[in-house]
Amino acid sequence: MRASTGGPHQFGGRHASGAERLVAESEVPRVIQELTARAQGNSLNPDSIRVSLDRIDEPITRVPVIRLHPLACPNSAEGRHIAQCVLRDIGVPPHVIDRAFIALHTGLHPQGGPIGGAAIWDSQTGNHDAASRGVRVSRFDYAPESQTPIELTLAAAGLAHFRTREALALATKTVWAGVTAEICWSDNVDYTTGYVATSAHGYVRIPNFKPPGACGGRIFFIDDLANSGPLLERLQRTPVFITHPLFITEHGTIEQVLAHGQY
Ligand code: PML
Repeated sequence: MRASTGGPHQFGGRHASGAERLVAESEVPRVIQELTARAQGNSLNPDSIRVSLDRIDEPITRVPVIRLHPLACPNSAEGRHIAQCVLRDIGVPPHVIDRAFIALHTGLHPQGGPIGGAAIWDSQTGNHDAASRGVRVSRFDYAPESQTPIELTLAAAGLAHFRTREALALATKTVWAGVTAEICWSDNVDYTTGYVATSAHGYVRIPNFKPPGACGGRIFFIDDLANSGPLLERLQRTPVFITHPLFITEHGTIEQVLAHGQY
């Protein structure tokens, strides 16, 4: 599902919300209704909502959900410090990290504002195409038998929000596909929790991360921008079911995450 204001995305509409599901054929009517209701409930009041369906005939790859580290964070300055620690730990240079924060603040669209999808940046140089449409991670969901266990584990940790559940699934597919690191601020104005995800550290969840007035978005740092074709194919085309168990660290700090990583 993709929703926008001021017309459809491809005619310059402003991205309002989006979601992906991978479900049994019998679930399709219910899920279409659910996604349409979600789009209509968006505070931006979208005037264009697109729900598209693809039948998947190929086998579905199963990928274990990445570990979740819910850190405490009082404000966006501390959030930025946490994200910098993770990104530097995997070798993203400080000047690239600084540029990423500027771009997340103004929006990833070349004219400012949000793009529907993620921007792809070279992890060493920050080079990227100035594209008005980002890459949409598609064809993923929690495996049917893993949905309830993962929801219950999240709820027991006080993390029942659908944005957390969906972002964790997306980040799991993203790092599985070979993205070196993902950084995300929601493009929903009121949602200030964000995260950084890597295969080494898992999903580092950062409350109060997005500063007031920031636009938000997702940046995927990748190691070989010139040869990104297979990675983009995995992100967009390979169907993936994400499986439980979900491990959540309790009362962790960024120092512990850096020392122990995801496992
Ligand atoms: C989005 O709105 O798509 C991003 C959601 C980020 C979720 C962060 C979290 O709650 O863990």
